[in-house]
Amino acid sequence: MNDVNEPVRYQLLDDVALLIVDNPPVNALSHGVRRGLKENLARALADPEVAAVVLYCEGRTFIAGADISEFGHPVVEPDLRQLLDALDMADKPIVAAIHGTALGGGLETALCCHYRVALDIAKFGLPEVQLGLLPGAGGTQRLPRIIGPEKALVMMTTGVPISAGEAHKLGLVDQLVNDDLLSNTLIFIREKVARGQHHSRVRDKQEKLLDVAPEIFQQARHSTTHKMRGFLAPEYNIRCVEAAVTQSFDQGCQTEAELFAELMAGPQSEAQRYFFFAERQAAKVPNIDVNRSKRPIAKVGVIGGGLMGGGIAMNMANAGIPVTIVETSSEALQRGLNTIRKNYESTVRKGRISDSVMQQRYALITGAIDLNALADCDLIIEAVFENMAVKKELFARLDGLAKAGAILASNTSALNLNDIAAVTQRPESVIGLHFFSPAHIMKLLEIVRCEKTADDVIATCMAFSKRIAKVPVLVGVCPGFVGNRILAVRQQQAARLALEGASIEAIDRVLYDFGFPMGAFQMADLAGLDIGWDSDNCDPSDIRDRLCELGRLGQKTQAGFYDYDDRRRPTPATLVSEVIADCAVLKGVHRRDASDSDILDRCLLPMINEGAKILDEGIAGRASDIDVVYVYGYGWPRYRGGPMHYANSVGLSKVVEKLRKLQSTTGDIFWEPSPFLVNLAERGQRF
Ligand code: 3H9
Repeated sequence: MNDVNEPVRYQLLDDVALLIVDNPPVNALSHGVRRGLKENLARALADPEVAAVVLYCEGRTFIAGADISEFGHPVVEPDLRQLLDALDMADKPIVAAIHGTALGGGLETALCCHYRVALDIAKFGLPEVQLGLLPGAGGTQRLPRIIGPEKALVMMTTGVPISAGEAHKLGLVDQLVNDDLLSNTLIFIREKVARGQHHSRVRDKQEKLLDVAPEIFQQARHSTTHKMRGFLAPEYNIRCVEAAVTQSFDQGCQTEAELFAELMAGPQSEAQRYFFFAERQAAKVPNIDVNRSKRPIAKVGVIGGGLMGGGIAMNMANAGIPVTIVETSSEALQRGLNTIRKNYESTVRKGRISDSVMQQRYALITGAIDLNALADCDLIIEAVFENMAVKKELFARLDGLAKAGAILASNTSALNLNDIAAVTQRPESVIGLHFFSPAHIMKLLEIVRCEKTADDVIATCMAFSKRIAKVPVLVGVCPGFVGNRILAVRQQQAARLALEGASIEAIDRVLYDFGFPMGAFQMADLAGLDIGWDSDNCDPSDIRDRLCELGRLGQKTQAGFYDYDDRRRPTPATLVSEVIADCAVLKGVHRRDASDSDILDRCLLPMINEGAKILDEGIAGRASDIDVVYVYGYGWPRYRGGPMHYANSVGLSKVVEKLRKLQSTTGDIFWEPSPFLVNLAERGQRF
């Protein structure tokens, strides 16, 4: 029983039985843990010497939830509900000693104990919604009984954990301690036993469920409809809390079990669970240990104080890293610094950070108009406009002034980084760090490995991205890397569809309904139609060129594919329809209607096909990396997993069949399926 390799160990400390969970890395409730806890609990309850039980976890955290890797496979008993029933029915007092994060099934386990003692830096949450699920082991019924339905709704629909301090205020934690968790928990439970008091169970608490205002459910629905459009799980979580208020505990648990089973069997949760692991996988680089041989980064330089450079600098300051921005003139520098200050002020107004935090962050940002100010930086990120000659000249200068070992990074979104690295004497220290706009908000960081980038530089940048709260994906050099290369083919098809007669509103609506935050043309308007526009070489049959010539550059000129009002709301523009029709005539395109499903196929299939080519060329290491790029960088709905996961769910043979059909009806080589994709499909495999 007390084998050190067991995921749950039993230890008797006088009259208290300790159940010690030891299942690294996060003490998830895998089958061995459930079995070990159930057996050892029975042992403690059967022992007349035992007066109380302490549930304690080794390692970095309390139980962080059910074992997500077991989902989708048949459950091996005891299942979590059976274990929690046993805890709930125990006739001896049980206390959970909590450090780290008590999440999901971990918090549900703690809720089945009579008491919870926690370290003051612990966190508590029910993040199942982020996996497309709901807490399925009584959490939806127990949490509202302790902290009230309103707060439970927030925790369950956002999945965001609360601090131990807040949990204590809400009654979720009985005692907070700041060190020596186990000793303090033993003192706590022995006192309870000595007092001989009744040890109540959460399931019996009713007070917080009385007089609940029905509007709280409407409010919860209202706030999730916008923020989590298209996701099923928030609504299901809300229904469970409604059940907690309107049904008995046992009926509520039944409702919870039914809704949980429905979500678990559905495609959304499957995609979100897949994505959970995809994101973690992306942080790993085959053959490189990202935790070792890293270069220290204590100070960062950013060249360019525009929207991108400023956003990048904010990332550094937010992570407590001093950063120097270099601009070409004092005016440009001041403009950049002012924009950063305004961004911070707006964050303070929204209550996301305090004024003093803003001051601390802002103080970490310095400005200069001389590149030599970057001589002591460990990492220098260039964020000037996309022009190869300018970037090459800049990198040659940086090479001469940066200290030995400093990493030189470019934020280019498309240019050939090998050519840029080649102008330096340290190509091994050159890398791409492609941030996404707005850079202080978007989570994705494409880390572009050049031909000669050294492993320790890659390791440093992968680890550094975590420090600045970004999700890194390592990619190779090609035009547009992974994200923009795939986007280009979608945008190309969207424009083609418009030429052929589909309205831009219809194309955008179809993409929006699929789950993107905006359609292809709204996105182009947001980015600016003049990105990469060559005004000297305009093609009169090219829609974008024509709109740019008309000064319709997108949202910034309140006119692009759409007209925009002062609040950036788009309305269709007749002029644009005329321009498109004219371009179609000049190109000799036959105009016809396209159904919604045609539009969707023609926008998404090229993305999948391009993704397959990218994998074949080794530009991305894993299909799941492409999905991480798409969900975090381009608004692909997480509940559809990303383009490659989506292709798997449609079926690769179906994808190939559709591509071939488009190739034969249009006669366009564009639609030819990648041999890599065909090969997988023929072998019945998935990405
Ligand atoms: C649930 O509980 C359902 C119940 O209501 C009902 C059931 C009937 N399972 O994130 P990290 C792995 S649903 C399996 O890098 P951090 C992870 O893949 C669950 N594996 O560490 C990674 O593996 P690897 C509700 C898990 O320190 C390693 O642990 N709970 C699980 O940045 C380290 O993870 C959640 O949703 C798991 N539950 O963050 C919590 N969790 O090293 C999910 C982690 O091979 N977990 N792994 O790549 C988290 O939010 C974070 O992992 C945590 C630590 C905050 C705990």
